[in-house]
Amino acid sequence: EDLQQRREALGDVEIRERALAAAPARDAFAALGGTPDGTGRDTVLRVISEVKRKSPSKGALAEIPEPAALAARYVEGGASVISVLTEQRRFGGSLADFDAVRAAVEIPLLRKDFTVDAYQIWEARAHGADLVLLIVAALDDATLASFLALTRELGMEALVETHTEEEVDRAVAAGARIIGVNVRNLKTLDVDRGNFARLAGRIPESAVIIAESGVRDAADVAEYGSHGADAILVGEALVKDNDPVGALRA
Ligand code: IGP
Repeated sequence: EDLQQRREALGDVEIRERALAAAPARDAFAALGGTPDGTGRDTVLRVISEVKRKSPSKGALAEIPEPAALAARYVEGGASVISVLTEQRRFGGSLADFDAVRAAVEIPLLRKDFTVDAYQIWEARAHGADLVLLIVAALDDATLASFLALTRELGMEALVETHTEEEVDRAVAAGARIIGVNVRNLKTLDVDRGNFARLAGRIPESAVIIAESGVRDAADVAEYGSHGADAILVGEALVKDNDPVGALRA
């Protein structure tokens, strides 16, 4: 549908040319506190702030007339990385939103979409992305490995998203270095924060562990932090608040 149209407008050759001509990707792994072998890590809990207009679970969240202005406030508030949803149908996002944010801030950006085709990885890089989302549940092992390899060939990293123990083990086996535990079940949309601690315990120290979804306030932040999160990924609570990120401080 969407992807098909973009590909007709800009073919595989052109998107690759643009990706290779883009300014080099920023080091999102380091920005999230990662170190080569996991030693020498600090105890700072970092924030990935998300530009999110709507969601299947909550409907409309915020208008966000100027994604660039929101992103600038995220940076002021101390975000380490910004996630921009580019999925149109369910989340109301677009690559135009991504471009606006890219032009406004210097910190690493996550192009947040359901990656099912290598084209999207080239496209992310062409738009200046530093991180892409790879959802383990949506990819078989061979595809996950090849997408991860392409992502790194292009100088980017991947946020490899999991929701079950088996998916965590698959992410680790694939060599993921940034592993997200999404406490929202993408099928039922139920949020179970307790899931995080159970799954995080299976992730090696060398990986950066991201707690995704369901952060409402400083207490939730502290809970994820106490269970081993290196960073949290927050959408709804931030787009709805007029002090994004400051709202999450205790
Ligand atoms: C943010 P929340 O509950 O703070 O708005 O959640 C983020 O975790 C969520 O948007 C998300 C997501 C995804 C969206 C996590 N994984 C995959 C789309 C696709």
